[in-house]
Amino acid sequence: MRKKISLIGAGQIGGTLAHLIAIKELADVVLFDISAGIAKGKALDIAQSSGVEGFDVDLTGTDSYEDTKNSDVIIITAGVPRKPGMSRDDLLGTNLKIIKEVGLGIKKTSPNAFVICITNPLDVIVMALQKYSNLPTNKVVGMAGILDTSRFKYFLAKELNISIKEIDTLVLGGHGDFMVPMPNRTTIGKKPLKEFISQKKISTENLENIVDRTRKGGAEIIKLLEKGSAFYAPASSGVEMAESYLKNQKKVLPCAAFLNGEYGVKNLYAGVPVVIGEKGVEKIVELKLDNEEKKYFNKSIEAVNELFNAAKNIDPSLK
Ligand code: A3D
Repeated sequence: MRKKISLIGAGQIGGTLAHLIAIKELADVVLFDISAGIAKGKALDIAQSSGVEGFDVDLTGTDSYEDTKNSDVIIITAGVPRKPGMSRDDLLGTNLKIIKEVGLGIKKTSPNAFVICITNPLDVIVMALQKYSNLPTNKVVGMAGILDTSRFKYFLAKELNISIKEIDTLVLGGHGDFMVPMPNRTTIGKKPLKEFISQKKISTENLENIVDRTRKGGAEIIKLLEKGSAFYAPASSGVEMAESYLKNQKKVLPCAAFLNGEYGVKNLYAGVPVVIGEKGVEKIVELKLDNEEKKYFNKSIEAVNELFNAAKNIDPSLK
């Protein structure tokens, strides 16, 4: 039997996810949205591309959680995106309410699913989602690090005029202005980035600009689009996580995962490398951070903690 992926939220990211999942024939897709017409319309439109693309999966649209029953994977994008000038944190009040509804909906219908949250502000929303749904922490995870890492890789590839496939790096911490790109852990064609700096192939100033552009990668796109936020790269990133789970690939991917003492953090979701396989988050990979990395990582954790406290003030049931 084919696997089943339900997409909660059939907006920009939801629609793109559905199309990618169908083209990769990863699973049958149920698009769920409070606006049933959008979910049904996108499902039908994408299904009608199967004659050209040649994929064999079913796509349906719905506004009933019953239709998402027994999903293997659920990817959540329900919520509002940022408008120009807004920070991710400005979305907290609205998206928290939406995520409560979603958490309670999936708790009843898909208690065994692997759940990937994309709704912002990411780390706090995924933490709230785990609490509302009461699903095990290894089965509830947030997408952000893969996207942030891919942005960092893209900017480095363009600067150094080299294939993006040659770049290995990662971005840690919360998905906010204090995220932590890791130049000291970056290799290009297996050589440390440091060598490229000493050979003057990239200046320290340009590297700093790239780090800054990565941190502000989402805002740059929002400004250009004027309406809505990034959706192609976020959808690709979500699909990579779903695929690693469904195919038991055990890839090491930077994701927002529940920390229970790892990296010196307890009871909080934040971006760290994890192994995703058939059991969900199978392992948290602990890197030994240097002093500078630790400083930035802790600053980022502080920001997530602060925002989670704000969430608890909005909904005391999260305490
Ligand atoms: P958008 O195109 O507005 O789609 C959101 C969809 O959610 C809409 O179709 C709404 O009708 C639907 N919705 C609203 N309330 C509910 C509900 N209660 N139940 C089900 N569906 C509902 O937004 P988008 O797809 O561009 O973005 C979705 C979310 O992802 C936003 O919160 C963004 O900020 C976030 N996002 C996160 C990243 C990360 O890297 C973490 C990147 C880009 C966007």
